[in-house]
Amino acid sequence: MPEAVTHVGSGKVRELYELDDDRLLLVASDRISTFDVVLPTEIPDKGRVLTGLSAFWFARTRELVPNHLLALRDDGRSTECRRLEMLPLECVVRGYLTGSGWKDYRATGSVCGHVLPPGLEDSQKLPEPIFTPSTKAQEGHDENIDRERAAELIGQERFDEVERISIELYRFASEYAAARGILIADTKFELGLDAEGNIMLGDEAFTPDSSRFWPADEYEAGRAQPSFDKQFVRDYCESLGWNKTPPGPELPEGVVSGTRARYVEAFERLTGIAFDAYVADPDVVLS
Ligand code: Q0N
Repeated sequence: MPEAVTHVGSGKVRELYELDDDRLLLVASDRISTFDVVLPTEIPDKGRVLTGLSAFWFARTRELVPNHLLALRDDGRSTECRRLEMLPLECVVRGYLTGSGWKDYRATGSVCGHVLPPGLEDSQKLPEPIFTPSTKAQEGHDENIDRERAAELIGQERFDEVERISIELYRFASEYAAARGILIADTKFELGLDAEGNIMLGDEAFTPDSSRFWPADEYEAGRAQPSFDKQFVRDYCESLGWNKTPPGPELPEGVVSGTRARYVEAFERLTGIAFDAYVADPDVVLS
């Protein structure tokens, strides 16, 4: 019999349950979204890959900032977490100019109040990583906000600390990943406060769902980059001429197996651990 747990929230591909007053259970499904639509076909083990990767990064960044991870469950897709009071903003760090950052730069020359040098190209590496917070939209896309607005939301002192922590985390993970052939173009995390008011990293960290992973050997500024994990899915959806509104298409077996292999490859390259070893004992990513 499963434990009786209260469902406290759901994202597009993850669910959050209450374990007790102090602890939540974060469960990653095998669902995949593309162009913001969750597809009817699952990618086997995707939830395990993302849970394992996130736990790997939590274990390696706890000296930079403590985090909500308490334990991994044997299923490899569930994380017992400390319950935090989440800050009302998404912490985004960009090392490369892409997505809404590239859009805002082309329109204004700035991203979230960071004035950038002129003449930058699509996907170009930025001189320094920049902190570009956004608000948590209830529906639809998060909205980029400037530093003044972010400081209004959480206070100037906390903003400065959140920016420093976010940039440090991105520098650590992006250097680590680049040495293993994966560029982390940008990333989003959620910070929260524990009962004593200490800042902690929550949610997931440096997974392909919360970050843009690009294959380093194919990187070339001046054009859009292929996605490390979702490119087969995107190419297939584009080939159908699907209008990118729900419902999304079913994926054929070849796209599913190719995509699963890319997730497992990302896990193994970044962690240096065989995915089978993770499935046998999830705690292998924690040491
Ligand atoms: C929390 N979200 C937003 C999973 C992701 N440790 C925590 N303590 C309190 N609240 C949260 C966490 C975490 N993680 C985070 N919502 C609540 C993202 N969720 C949405 C649902 O799926």
